This record gives sequence, C-alpha cells and structure tokens, in this order.
Amino acid sequence: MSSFAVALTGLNSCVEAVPNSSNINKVENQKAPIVISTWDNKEANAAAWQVIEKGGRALDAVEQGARVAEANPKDQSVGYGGRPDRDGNVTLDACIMDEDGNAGCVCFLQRIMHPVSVARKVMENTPHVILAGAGALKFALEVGFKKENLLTDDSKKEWEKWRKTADYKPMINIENHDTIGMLALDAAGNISGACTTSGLAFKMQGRVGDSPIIGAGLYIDNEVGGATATGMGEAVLKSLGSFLVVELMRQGLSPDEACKEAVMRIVRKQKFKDLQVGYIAINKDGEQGAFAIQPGFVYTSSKKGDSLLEKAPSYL
Ligand code: SD4
Repeated sequence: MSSFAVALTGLNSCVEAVPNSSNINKVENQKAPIVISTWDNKEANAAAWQVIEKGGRALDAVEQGARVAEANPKDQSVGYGGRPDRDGNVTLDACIMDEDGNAGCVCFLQRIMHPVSVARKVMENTPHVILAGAGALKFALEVGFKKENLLTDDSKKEWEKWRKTADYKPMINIENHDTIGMLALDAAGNISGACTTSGLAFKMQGRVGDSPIIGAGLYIDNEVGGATATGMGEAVLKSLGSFLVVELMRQGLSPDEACKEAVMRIVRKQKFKDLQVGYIAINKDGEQGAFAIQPGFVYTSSKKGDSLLEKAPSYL
C-alpha cells in the first residue's frame, strides 16, 4: 500500500454519525438545516437526515444518503444494479466535496458497491482528487472495500434485450429514478455534497460523465452554496454546470434563478431538444432551487425531517 493510503477497517459498513457538538456550540445565526437530492430519493434523504438531526456533519449526511441509493438494486442508475455499459460491465462514477473545498472522485470504477465512500477516502487519504479505473479499484481494495458483482439479473436482462438492436439512444428521465446528487446544509451552517451514478445506460466502455467531475456534476463553496446535476453528462461537462450555478449564486441569483441560467446556457449553445439536464441547488441561507430542460425532473427536499417530492420547473 502506498504511504498515504491509510488502512481502515469496516469501511463497507455504515459509519455511525458522530454528533458534532463543538460545531453546534460555535454557531451563531444558525440556519435551518436542509437536505436535497435529485429524483425521488426519500430513503436516501432519510438516511442523510438521521445524521443531520443528531447534529452531524453535512459531509457524513451526503455520504450516508448516497450509499442508500448505491445499495438499492432497484435504482438502476446507481451502484449495485446499475445498468451496464455496452459490453456488459457496470462502471461507476462518484464524487464528494466538503465545506472546506476538499474533493474526492472516482471514475470508471468496477465491482465496488460504494464508490461515494471510495471517493471520500480519495479525498481524505490521498494527495489526489481523482482516481480512475484500475487505479481506483486498487486503492479501494487497499483501504478495505470488497469486490462484488454489481450486475443484477434485471439489469443483465435489459442489457441483453438492448444488444439485439444495440441502438444507442440516451433515454430521458429513466423511470424518474436516476443518478443521485445530494446537497446538505447542517446545523453548523456547513454545506457538503455528493454525486454517484452508473452513468448512461449502455455507454461506450470507458465513458465517464459529469457526475464524478468537480464543477460539472457537483460543486460546493461553503461561502455561497452548492449545486449538483443529473441527466446527459456530456452537456453538463461542456458547460461546467454545477460550478456555473454556484458562481451565479455568488453574483446574487437565487438557487432557482441560478439553476435556470445554467440550463439556458445549454439551451443557447447545445442541441438540447432530445436531452435532459436537471440542476438542484441550495444556498447558504438554506434556500433551495431547481431547473431542468425537459419536464419530468423531480427532486426530494427534506427540512425538519419531512421529505417532499418537488417538481422542477423546466424550459420545455
Ligand atoms: C451521466 N449525469 O453519467 C450522468 C447520468 C445521469 O440521470 O445523471 N442520469 O451522464
């Protein structure tokens, strides 16, 4: 193991949320905490909220929330049960960013159920931001993650059916259950975020989308807010969408307005009619916002423990 990779045990089990009481006591002008996530991810939000309500860190909340989607075989766009690439491999992308601007990412990672937790270890245990492919897998195994088969029978059947035509057409709003991007503001007023996905179904082998790329699939600036993206990663990458949303909020736009302007950037510069991109954002005051190109994008918002499914406004 390399000198910076610290061996940790029990990484595959959920980390108990540690109340951050020193943080809470320090806080003045405390804002109401909030957790939001892309799509219908109430269970993931509930796991994140458990951390937040104990006074835990937003970073722990978003990791725990993302892990719920990663472990759910019914969510065929994330982690275990994710739809494979065109060669039948489940390849995963994830990233995480904390309140100090630290970031960790993994892309093209195979056979590890919790890429978001590997991304956190990249952030905390290495001098790097991104590890990819075989290197990411090697690191994950070194720090205690276990290799697993992530291709479920359902996803394998879909892939086998797809192979009959091998028609490569990105799908919009797949079953309204897709990549999870999650943002949290904790009781201490700190913001963190995470994003995790199996990427586009039946993508070319080696394809990496926006989700693990800081500034594209996720961006956090604790002075301003956070944003995360879902949908066609190529469109988000070309416009560095999440960074754009945060910078627009820095200039005074509300989360709603900032998400809309980032979508409009795609609408003005790219062929957008057949693709979906949705952004969600929160600011330092705990205000939330969202906007998408196409109708059908929903997100889950949790405040005071209640989770609501919100419909994002859209350009079309
Ligand atoms: C990607 N943005 O890999 C991801 C896919 C996604 O909703 O978000 N789907 O391009």
